[in-house]
Amino acid sequence: MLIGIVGKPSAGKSQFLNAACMTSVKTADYPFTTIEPNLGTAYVRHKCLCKELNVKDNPRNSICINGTRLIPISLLDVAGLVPDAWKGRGLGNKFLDDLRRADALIHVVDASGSLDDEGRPVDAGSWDPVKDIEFLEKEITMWLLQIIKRDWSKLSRTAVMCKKSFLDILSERVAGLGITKSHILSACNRIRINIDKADKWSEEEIYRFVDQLRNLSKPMVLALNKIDKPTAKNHVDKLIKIFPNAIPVCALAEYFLRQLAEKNIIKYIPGGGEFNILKPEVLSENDKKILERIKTDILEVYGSTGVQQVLDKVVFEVLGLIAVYPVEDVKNYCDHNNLVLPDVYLVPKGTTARQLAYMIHTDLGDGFIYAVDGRTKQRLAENYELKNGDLIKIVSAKSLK
Ligand SMILES: Nc1nc2c(ncn2[C@@H]2O[C@H](COP(=O)(O)OP(=O)(O)OP(=O)(O)O)[C@@H](O)[C@H]2O)c(=O)[nH]1
Ligand SMILES: [Mg+2]
Repeated sequence: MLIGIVGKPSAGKSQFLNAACMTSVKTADYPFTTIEPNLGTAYVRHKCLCKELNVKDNPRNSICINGTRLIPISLLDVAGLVPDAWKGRGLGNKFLDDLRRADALIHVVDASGSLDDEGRPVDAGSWDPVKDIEFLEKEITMWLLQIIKRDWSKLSRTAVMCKKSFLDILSERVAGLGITKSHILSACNRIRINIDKADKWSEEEIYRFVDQLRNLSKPMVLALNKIDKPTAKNHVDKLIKIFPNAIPVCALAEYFLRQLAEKNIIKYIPGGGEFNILKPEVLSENDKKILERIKTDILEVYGSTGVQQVLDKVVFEVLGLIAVYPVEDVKNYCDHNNLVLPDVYLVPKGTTARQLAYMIHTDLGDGFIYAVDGRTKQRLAENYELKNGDLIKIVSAKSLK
């Protein structure tokens, strides 16, 4: 699972990565601080089954804190995007190429409206962040369009001449961009266009098709960053009306809170709406002032710093993934090493029991006989569609031991 962090220069992408992953990537208030992409590990939250089953778990591929399972995902912070990046402006296509493997995107927006479209400072509040959102989507669509159109007529001619389906030919061509056959079919459905007549599509139809492909293969969540700045509130209120799924964020505050929490100076759970000071004696006067501001200007106004909410939203709402817990022993909920609830898998809605078996190990999938519901102990067929929070045993002719 790879999520790309995108946005114009100085919007706070690297700060978001640092807050989400506790990395220490360089951040600065001049454009193009980041050139090479930075990778980090963040966590999404899922209600662990340990409380419900009343067991002490031994997580292996994830972490459990007081009944909340933290599941790792990868975040990629890339260079800033400026208008016409797809033509090579700024750092141009290099950064777009870094995003090829991304399953979804987080668009970090400067919601305080204090930077122009190239990340240069302007009068506080004077820049309309709506423009950033429109331009970024267009840039990514244009980048995809450029790649896809390069061979378009050749591909469609080959399809006609070789009597091969255009769908097959195109999906092979775009596999490296993280675009699947089902993305292509859904894009055609959405704009009611026939893939078999692709050789006759107009320029405008191709653009609309690619724009849908972007939307489906790189779905995006808006992180309205820098809500600690006084000019942000008006912009945020307006943006939320236009983009109801956008989330107000303060990456800087989240980073500050997590750093103090790591040192046990405060008690703070990422995503939470409050913190408690545990060691006031080690806090400087300035730290105390910052904490007070975070409390009054961010947590009490917006409910949280928003960083964790963005991550959970990308994974569980936008990508629509569910979390399932495979075990080998449904009596003790453990694997063959007696580890209780060792793993949790993030899988797309609609994943079947057999597909899960393949995700765990090819042998388990090949030898699949049936699955067992760990709660009811009932047998489940190979085409059983997994539900969020399922506890599953796979019975296979090929054992993994
Ligand atoms: N007030 C405030 N400043 C922030 C916040 N997030 C980031 N910044 C500041 O904004 C500036 C740019 O942050 P970066 O994280 O370097 O921005 P970027 O988007 O990675 O920029 P490039 O790598 O140049 O594209 C830095 O001075 C950060 O400290 C925030 O939530 N609030
Ligand atoms: Mg950066």
